[in-house]
Amino acid sequence: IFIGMVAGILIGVLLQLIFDDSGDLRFSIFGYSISTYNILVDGIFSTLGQIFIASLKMLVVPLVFVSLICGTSSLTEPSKLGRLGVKSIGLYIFTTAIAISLAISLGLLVSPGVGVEAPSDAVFQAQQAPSFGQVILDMFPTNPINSLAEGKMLQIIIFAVLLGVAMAMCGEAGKRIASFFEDLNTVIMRLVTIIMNLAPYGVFVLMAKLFSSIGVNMLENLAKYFFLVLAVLIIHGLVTYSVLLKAFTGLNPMMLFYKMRDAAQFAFSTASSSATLPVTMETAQNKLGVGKSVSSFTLPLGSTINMDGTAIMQGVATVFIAQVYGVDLTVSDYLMVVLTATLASVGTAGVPGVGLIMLAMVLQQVNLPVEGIALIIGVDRLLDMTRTAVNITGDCTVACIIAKSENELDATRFNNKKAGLKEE
Ligand code: DAS
Repeated sequence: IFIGMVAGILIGVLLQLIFDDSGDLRFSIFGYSISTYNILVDGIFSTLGQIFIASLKMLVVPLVFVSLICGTSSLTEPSKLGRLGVKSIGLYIFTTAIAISLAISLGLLVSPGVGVEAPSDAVFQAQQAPSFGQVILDMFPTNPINSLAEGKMLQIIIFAVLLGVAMAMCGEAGKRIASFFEDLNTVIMRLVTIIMNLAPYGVFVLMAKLFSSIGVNMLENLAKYFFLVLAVLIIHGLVTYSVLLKAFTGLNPMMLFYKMRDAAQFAFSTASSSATLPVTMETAQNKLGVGKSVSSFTLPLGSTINMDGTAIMQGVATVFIAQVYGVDLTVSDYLMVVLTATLASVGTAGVPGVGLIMLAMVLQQVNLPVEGIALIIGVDRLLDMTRTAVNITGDCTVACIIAKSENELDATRFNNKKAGLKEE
């Protein structure tokens, strides 16, 4: 994907050098000034770029609907729903809300998207976003099929959670449907992988189109965006989790990070919380001393619904895209972003690149152009790897806090540097 981005930028800049603003060659060849610019850029690159963005948007509804049903239908067996479920979901949403608020406030402080002219083809007119109160009312679908058809994500999320809960309460009948959705989820995850395999080509055409029409100083803004996301991920990963762990358990956060290093490296290299789950579970149980009953419940749940790193990218990206397109978001818009990104991270299964697909949903919710994803997709891979490591660190932090509250944390094992390194 990175190579696709660099090649796209180079081609885009080259096109700027060859063609003038009216799309004609800056020099004539044998008296001909062929303006193939429009055919090449507005024709081929733009069309292919829109196809790639459309394929990302295509996945949002099925991905959220199915992965949420799978998450809630497995979660809410009566034996599990109790204290653990409430504590886990409460803490997961709490840490994600902190993450996205941190991201938006630092995003507004640094303003990475200010100072660059908007891409020429989209001087974007934001429609008036609904008030926050109206949004809460709109969250409840009157016709769920219509919600699915129109991609009304908050209604889809509410409907999926209610359906999942109902399924879990229907015994065998519920289990049969749940297993259907588990299989459907597997197929949709495969579809996500297929689409993400197209990413290098999609990024190439998007970058070529983008950099043939905007100034190269966009690279400076892109760098500001990239390093800002990285900084917020590091702050949240090291500071927020340290404060929460210390406050709720009194344990030494440095020991947590020391023991998380293998799982974090695995998450970084795979960019997939789901693929890292076995390593995360082994780390929590054997190295951090989290009791099995807690870790086997909170970690699979966390790998699906707790994605602080992803919410951080979505917060900064929303601020960045709004600034580049010159859209002034109001406070209630940002509240919407916090709500949507928190819910979006709930509905995001842990596979590479899925946070970007959910970003499309967040942008739609605040009437921002989804095409803005083209601005950041080129640098997303490295950020995806980093935020996946933050995602699983958040899962383990919450697992330790809950285990402590349930007296299921073996503090001796947690403090023993050698614990879990070899079978005692
Ligand atoms: N790669 C996702 C994960 O596995 C996160 C993301 O795409 O943002 O956690």
